[in-house]
Amino acid sequence: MREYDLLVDGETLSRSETATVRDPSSNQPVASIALADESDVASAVAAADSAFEEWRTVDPVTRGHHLRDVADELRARKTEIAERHTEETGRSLSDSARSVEYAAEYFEYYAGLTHRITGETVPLSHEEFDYTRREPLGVTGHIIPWNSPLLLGSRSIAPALACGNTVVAKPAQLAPMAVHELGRAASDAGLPDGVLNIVSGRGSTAGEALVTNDRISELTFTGSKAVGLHIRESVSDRLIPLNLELGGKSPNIVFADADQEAAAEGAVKLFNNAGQSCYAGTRLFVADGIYDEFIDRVVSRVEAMNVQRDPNETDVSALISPSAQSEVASYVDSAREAGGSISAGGRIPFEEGNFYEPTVIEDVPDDAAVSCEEIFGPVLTVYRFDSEREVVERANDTEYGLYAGVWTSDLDRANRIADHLEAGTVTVNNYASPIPQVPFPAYKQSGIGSEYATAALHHYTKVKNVRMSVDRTLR
Ligand code: TAP
Repeated sequence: MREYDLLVDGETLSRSETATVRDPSSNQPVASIALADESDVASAVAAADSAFEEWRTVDPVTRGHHLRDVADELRARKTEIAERHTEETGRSLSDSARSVEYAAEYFEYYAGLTHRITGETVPLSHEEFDYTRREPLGVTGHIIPWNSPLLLGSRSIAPALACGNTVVAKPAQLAPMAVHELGRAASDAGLPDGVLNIVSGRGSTAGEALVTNDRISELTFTGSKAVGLHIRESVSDRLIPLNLELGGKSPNIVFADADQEAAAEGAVKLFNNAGQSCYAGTRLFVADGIYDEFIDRVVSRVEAMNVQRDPNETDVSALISPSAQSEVASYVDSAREAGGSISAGGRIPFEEGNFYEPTVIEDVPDDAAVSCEEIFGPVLTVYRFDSEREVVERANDTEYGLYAGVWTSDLDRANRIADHLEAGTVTVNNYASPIPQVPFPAYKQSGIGSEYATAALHHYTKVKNVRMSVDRTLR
């Protein structure tokens, strides 16, 4: 069993209260994690607050060097961190190594932008000079989910630090190790004490303590809509910026003129990370004229997927917990009851671990639970459509609006559909994953705030306007 302590002000703090982290592939214990209580979180916020006084004054180029050093350290420890990531998420080592690389890329990307956090000058009368500057917010709180802990942690921690903020991060109890590894890597890379603090703990104690701490100047949360709404309520008496990323029910639309091979590959990307991904294309809409042929392509790919206990051998990894597994099983049962036909999968394949077969469901109504709710599992539901207007209406008929895919060889059509889809991102002929360089906005109930790209630099800073009288008369 590995042990992880809290990271507060550069010190590791062991705690008598601990939680056990289990490997989703076997449910065997792999680590013991210190649990922070309210006073630990208060200490971490206080440490971040004092570190902010210095960190905010570090010049942008030096801040960039620090972030680049963190990226280098993550890469130097790639194998070790990937092993921990695999043990806690059940994903393969190669997938985990990619996560470490993506995390390093976030730090590198924002390292390159520290000197681009600029203001503007505003032309006024001859007697006045007006300029704006972007200032850091202070201590930022980051509540991180378990589904891709290192990547999702890094995507908000890196820009927050780049802007001159300090960070208190609370990883999920189910998968806290990789975030702790990030904290260790950052300390060893020379990030000043107190700039990044890691307080693992329960959502109901450590999470609540972070959210309700009034020295927090910003809060970033990724997770369920229920907790996201609760957090918004909890901070409603304080005017602090919020980043809430709450999931999706994304449509993936295949027109008759699409490259069917590419679209079928795009459709089965849903099964990456066992469908535990907020932007996954969970609702597949297929044009009536190609429906049978296209579904055959998808089903044959899914049937070729092997589910095995070894995370490095399986094509579909384990779900994060036994309760996630039973939740997926009950969604599939509910689809059967709603008249759905299971074209592939639909079973728990074996007892050990939290695996569920990659599953394709046809003929479920648009208002069935599996069509409307985020399942967060390896379940693809498929629908037949006739016209552009019809498919856009049905694709938009969801409370979420995070991501969407369109497959067609007619770019006019792609633009028309993109224009009408209520989604923060529309991908065309490639269900591409989010990357640091492009924004990741959320529509409707998928969230608020701005992540990724330069939008994050705006989120993690506030504008100060300076307006001065000037005397331009030569003497
Ligand atoms: P949540 O309960 O929302 O957990 C996400 C994070 O919030 C965890 O770190 C959790 O801590 C923390 N948290 C829980 N209650 C909190 C509170 N009252 N105050 C502050 N922080 C709190 O998600 P989950 O239970 O892990 O997953 C449930 C569903 O959420 C999934 O099935 C899926 O639909 C959705 N989800 C979405 C995403 C994305 S990427 N949008 C990611 C994960 C989950 P703990 O360690 O105590 O859990």
